Amino acid sequence: MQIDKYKIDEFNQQHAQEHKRRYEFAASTQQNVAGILQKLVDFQIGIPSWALGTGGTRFGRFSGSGEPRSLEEKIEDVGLLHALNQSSGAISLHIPWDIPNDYKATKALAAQHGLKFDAVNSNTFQDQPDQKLSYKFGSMQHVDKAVRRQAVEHNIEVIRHGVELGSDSLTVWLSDGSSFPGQLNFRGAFENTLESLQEVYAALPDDWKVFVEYKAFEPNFYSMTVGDWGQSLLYANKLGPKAYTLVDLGHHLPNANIEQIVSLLLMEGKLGGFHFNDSKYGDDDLTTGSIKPYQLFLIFNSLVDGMDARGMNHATSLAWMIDASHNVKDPLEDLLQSVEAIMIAYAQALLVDQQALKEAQQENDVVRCQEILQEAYRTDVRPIVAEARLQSGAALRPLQLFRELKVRENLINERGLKTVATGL
Ligand code: PSV
Ligand code: MN
Repeated sequence: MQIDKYKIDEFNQQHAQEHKRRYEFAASTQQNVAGILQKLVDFQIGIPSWALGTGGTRFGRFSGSGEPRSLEEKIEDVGLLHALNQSSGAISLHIPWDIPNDYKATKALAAQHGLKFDAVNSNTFQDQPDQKLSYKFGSMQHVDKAVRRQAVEHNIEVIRHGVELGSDSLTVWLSDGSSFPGQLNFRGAFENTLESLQEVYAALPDDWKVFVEYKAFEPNFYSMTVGDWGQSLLYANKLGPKAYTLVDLGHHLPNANIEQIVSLLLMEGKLGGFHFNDSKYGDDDLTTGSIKPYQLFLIFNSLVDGMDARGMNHATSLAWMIDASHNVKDPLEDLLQSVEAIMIAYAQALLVDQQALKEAQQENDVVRCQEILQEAYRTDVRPIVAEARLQSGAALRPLQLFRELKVRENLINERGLKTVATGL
């Protein structure tokens, strides 16, 4: 299914008057709205190929209907999202869940939908049917050099796929670790992992980056070999200038101060990528902004402040991606909600009076500091985000149009009721 541009225009026309009223009020209360709008228009959030099907838990998976059956259909799905919001202009592939077999055709299809290829992701956390050695006791950390070699070679193969598609970064997330005390020598595991990552690093093309993603727990429950930002940063620093830390919001212990982590990583020039999601308890894979929208805003405030301090381009300096795939919502509707929540938090962060905040901090005026942040957070920026969409040719209300156009029903007609997308 493809969404014709005239359908979007028609929809926007129907809602134009109401939008104009709301936008004019919102714009009248802010300075430099034009600058904010441009930043919102430029900001693109990558969609992972594994989030287009219904996710499962270890207790089961209740597949949705009309899910994409192939990489081509996944690209088509991201194309639908991008047509509706013009903010989802990239797709991130997980190998081997999605192996492109005709690069030229895959690239052409993506380009037709206005999509680029974001970071490619390796997978050494599952055994594949044709795989020689098992990752049951880890991959890059493994005590057996042959297993480590296999993991390294897999990553190099993923880079090769990425090069063909025009991607320029590799994300490595390792499930390596241990579930019982004594199972692993921590130093040995670190050294093996570092050596393996160094081999992957050596295979990176000159203009590529590698992102080292950390996670506090799961699937290992006693230690993770890349368990937190400190460990990730250690690897990244030892690897070299092309290596960065990747922050996934769901990968922290409860109540971790992610905004502080982000701030310090940016200060060190070592924040490379970002995975958005939300959680109540752990890595819950919930829709971004559905549980802790204020935290999301505070993170964006640190991001904007930290990127501006280094003169970084908000849209292009970091790899922004959603990483969530749960089991009860329509995945496309869920992604539209996530993108909307990200744009809202970003817009609110752009409203923060950073100068006034710095002055209040200098004066230890704690109350004023809070007022300044909350002034921005409590501003209804939805009309500003909608105006950015209007200017970039997207729908004023993507989710509403998705439902009005019966996108899922159309996809079910095309693909069938019982289709299961590859992924977790
Ligand atoms: C692991 O929990 C993770 O966040 C990594 O980014 C994986 O690549 C992704 O989820 C899918 O399993
Ligand atoms: Mn992730």
